Amino acid sequence: MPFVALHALLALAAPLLQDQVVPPPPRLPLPRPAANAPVADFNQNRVPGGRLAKGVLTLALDVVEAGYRPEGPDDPVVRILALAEPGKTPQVPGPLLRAPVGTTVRLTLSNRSDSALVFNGFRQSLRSDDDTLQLAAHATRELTFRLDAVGSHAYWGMLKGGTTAGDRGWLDSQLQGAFVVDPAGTDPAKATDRIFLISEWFHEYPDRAFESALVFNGKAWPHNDRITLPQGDSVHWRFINLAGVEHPLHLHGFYFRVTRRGDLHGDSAVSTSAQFLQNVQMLPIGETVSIAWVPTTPGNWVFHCHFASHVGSAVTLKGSPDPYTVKLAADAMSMSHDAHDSPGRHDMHGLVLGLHVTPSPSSHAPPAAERRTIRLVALKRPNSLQGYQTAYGYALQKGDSLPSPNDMKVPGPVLELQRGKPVRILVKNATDEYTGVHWHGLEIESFPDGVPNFSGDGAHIFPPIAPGDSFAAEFTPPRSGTFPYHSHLNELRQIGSGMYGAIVITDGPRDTTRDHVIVGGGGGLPMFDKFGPAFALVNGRRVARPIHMTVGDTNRLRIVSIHSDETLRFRLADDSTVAHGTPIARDGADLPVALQKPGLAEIEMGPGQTADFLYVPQHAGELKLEVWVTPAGTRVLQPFIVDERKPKGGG
Ligand SMILES: [Cu+2]
Repeated sequence: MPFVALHALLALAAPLLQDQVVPPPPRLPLPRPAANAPVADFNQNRVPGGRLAKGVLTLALDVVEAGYRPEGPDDPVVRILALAEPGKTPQVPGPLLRAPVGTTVRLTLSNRSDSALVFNGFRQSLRSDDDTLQLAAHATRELTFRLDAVGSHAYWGMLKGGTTAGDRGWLDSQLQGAFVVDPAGTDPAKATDRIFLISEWFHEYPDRAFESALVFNGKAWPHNDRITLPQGDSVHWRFINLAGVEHPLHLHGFYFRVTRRGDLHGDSAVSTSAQFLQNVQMLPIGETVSIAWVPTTPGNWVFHCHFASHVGSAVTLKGSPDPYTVKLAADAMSMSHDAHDSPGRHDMHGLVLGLHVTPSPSSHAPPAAERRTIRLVALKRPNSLQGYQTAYGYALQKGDSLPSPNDMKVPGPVLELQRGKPVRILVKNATDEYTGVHWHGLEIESFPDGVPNFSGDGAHIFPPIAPGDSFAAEFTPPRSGTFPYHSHLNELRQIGSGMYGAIVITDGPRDTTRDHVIVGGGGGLPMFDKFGPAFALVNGRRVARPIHMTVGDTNRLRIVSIHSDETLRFRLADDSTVAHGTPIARDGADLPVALQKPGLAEIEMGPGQTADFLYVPQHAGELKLEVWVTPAGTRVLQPFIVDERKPKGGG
């Protein structure tokens, strides 16, 4: 399945790729559509298909051979099976099926292709188990079913022989559509929510090569439509993941709440008391999620998958196909020189939505302010990750002279900010390539948000920071909490090699004897990992420097998950038992009191997520926070030493 087995494959290629120039990739043919095949249109999932009258939705869907161009008009066209209403251009994703609960659907499904297919999702009752529909080549089936469960659903077809939606490869990868059942009395044509279906066109070749395009509603960044949102207007979005990979979905600049969750058998509302503020949501394979948020600040913002490889050159058909190892190496090492060659563009592809929030009449720019200046320097140090990879990272500049690469830290220094106190973070790029820094989760203005060539508004756009240049990110942190900061350019290489750190925002002084920052991140590029599949570092090491705590003290653990391309698992335990802690914040925002319930101090977090726990050690001894990538993966350790309370006045 896409990406799942990749790291294992990549480990095999490691000796070839270590800091060497990779030869030009051999060209491999993409599966092309027949010359007379129609090229599919993109479906924004705004207009329901079929005809709804008197409680009956009549819909006909044809499966046809089609061309699919997930990127720009000059980029490759590939072959797919697509869905079309009879006589209309096929669509990716397929026509939206949307009607109020209680509607009867009369569906005519015609397979005009030469492939035998199996369809899922058209069930007699939406609450029932899988109810598959066999559709032989050139066969037509009529079916009638009732929409008896409100929520987000999906229908999908696959070549006969597949078993799950995530099993599909390239030919059947776009054979699907969103399926939304509204509350009774709702007019689906007037719905204001947006529906985003995630899919992946994925083609494997021998010799560890593949081609992939990962898309929201059929089309990849930067070729998809920008979404305009009026400042202050509530936004409701549904996501349906029919790709064969999970995604940590991240919203810049704002928090959202998850209002519904589910899978391909239906979803259910998340009670208001269980909702909390988030800026990242993991979306597993075959699951759905609805989010609600309010764009309160004008300007450009991105919503994207936080796995670097899902927004990098591995998921574009442009300049392809290449063996995967070469493509990832190009991202990961300085071999593609993408950022050098074309500084006018940013290098994101795939799962990115570009948002533009238009100002409300009462909107005003933040006033000029006296600002404290922090000097953050981006640096590179060769041969210092695992002994041979170039480490990328940051150091603080204290006096007049620039820090040297030897001052560089992985993770970067903790940026200690005060809530409500204006700050200027002067980022100096002392590396030989472009970069940009994102203050992940901070509700600040668009311009300093740090997405090169995108953050900002109108002509006032944040440029990538050229080698030797500086950028002043000016903002006033509105909320105290724990956040990551990280590069937002060539993320696989830059974040993966150490360009990440923690921001701690407080209301007053922070007692670092009881308030501890633990950053889980990458320690180099996975395919160069001599030690097996992808692994993490915790506070920059496989075994971090021990942190001391005292029996009976309430300690705050601020845990940051910021691996470039992996979900991390964290667990606080002694030799035999998982510790108990109290979760108090997620993604930098305090949890509602009702959710601050003591429980096991363990959590799984995708890139960009943070979690704060309170922990009170009951007896002296040793504990460790274990961090690992895959269930069987190597665990890296942050040790804790719990000391007896010293008698008052004693030595
Ligand atoms: Cu993703």
